[in-house]
Amino acid sequence: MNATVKSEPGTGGKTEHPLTADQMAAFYRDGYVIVRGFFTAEEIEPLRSACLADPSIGGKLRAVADSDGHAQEVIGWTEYSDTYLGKVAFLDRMLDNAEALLKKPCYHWHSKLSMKRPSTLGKWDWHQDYPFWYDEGCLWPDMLTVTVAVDKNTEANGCMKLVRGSHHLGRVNHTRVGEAVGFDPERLKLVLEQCDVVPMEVESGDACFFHGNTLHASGPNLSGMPRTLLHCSYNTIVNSPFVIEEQEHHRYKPFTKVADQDLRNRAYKDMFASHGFNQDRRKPGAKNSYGYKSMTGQMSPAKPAN
Ligand SMILES: O=C(O)CCC(=O)C(=O)O
Repeated sequence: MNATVKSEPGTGGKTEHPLTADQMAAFYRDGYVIVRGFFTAEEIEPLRSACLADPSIGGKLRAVADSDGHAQEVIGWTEYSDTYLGKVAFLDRMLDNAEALLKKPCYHWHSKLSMKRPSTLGKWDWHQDYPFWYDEGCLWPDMLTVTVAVDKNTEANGCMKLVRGSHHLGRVNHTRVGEAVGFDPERLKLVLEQCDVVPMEVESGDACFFHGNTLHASGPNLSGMPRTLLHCSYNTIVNSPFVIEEQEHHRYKPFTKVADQDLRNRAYKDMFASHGFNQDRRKPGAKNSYGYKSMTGQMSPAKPAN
């Protein structure tokens, strides 16, 4: 059975899960919108179980330092494969809604699993995504991320936090923040006097669409439970990076969207065992292209909250 649906990028409109007009209005107003039950339990549970069974993703998970030097683990990819992870970013529901929000044909920019082990201090410092992508050669801030909760996310296990309306700031300059990079702490203080911080407390399968200029962060995992998020980011095709060096993987290439039903039909070869992840060949201590320092096997334990 050919489980994929042949479609031209940008045709859109075929998803079983289109955002409502109210959800789209919330995205434009607040810079994000949370969509409950975007993936059913049946669709997300195989990924949740696979991450629980193999929390190092076949030993390929990598760590970067946060501002306090604590390790925060992540694994990224760009390409399609016929595995669960290789297909999920190409689903109609992801691309059609990205196109509806950005009002232009879109393509997959990259995806990540961002994993917090139980009782660890690693966090993501306040940042926007677009400043990194601007440096990679994207002219326009017409980019967004669909974050899908693999585990239930709460403040205790280090859920993401978003600053409501912060995309209206436009792109900001990041700066060195301790051992990491992020939003200037002096400006952050002023922004937080004017805007609300919203914890993204969500159930497994809920999603959050957020704009590339929306400020976000996440805290340490002080709970006894893991916290995994799937981040799938999208760019408009006309915004494919003009920078040549090290950007081949980010350049637009024709692709085929994947039918929404593929997850519930389990129309994938495996979860991620045969998937091609982006390889980080940097030595521990070296900075990656975003300015984060690579680390290995040095998780910072936290005392679990009661
Ligand atoms: O997973 C998280 O908590 C946030 C990750 C993040 O902000 C990023 O990868 O840019």
